[in-house]
Amino acid sequence: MNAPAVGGNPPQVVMYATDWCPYCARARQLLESRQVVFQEIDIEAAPEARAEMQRRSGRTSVPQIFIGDVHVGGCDDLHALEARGGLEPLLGRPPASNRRG
Ligand SMILES: N[C@@H](CCC(=O)N[C@@H](CS)C(=O)NCC(=O)O)C(=O)O
Repeated sequence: MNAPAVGGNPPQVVMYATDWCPYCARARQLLESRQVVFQEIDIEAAPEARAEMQRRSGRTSVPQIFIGDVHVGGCDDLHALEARGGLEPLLGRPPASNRRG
């Protein structure tokens, strides 16, 4: 998994989700708490979106989160990535422990 260079353009973040799924809500909450700008695709609103999510991720469950070309996975995967300090570098940001302020 290649992290983008720190300080470059932030990668596009996409989350396939539904509006009722509690795991989607938890993932959304984490991204929002880190001020991550992301595109949310409701797989129930767009007929082709579910198939696109399954093709890209190989999974059927929501949420499925992508940062650039990297498939992060679902809610648990996102939280695990964050817990081991991998989220910020993947977003092209300095690791959280190096952040000032
Ligand atoms: N461990 C997964 C659980 C996700 C999950 O169970 N999502 C449910 C909706 S709340 C789902 O999509 N179930 C249908 C399926 O697994 O195909 C995660 O952290 O994202």
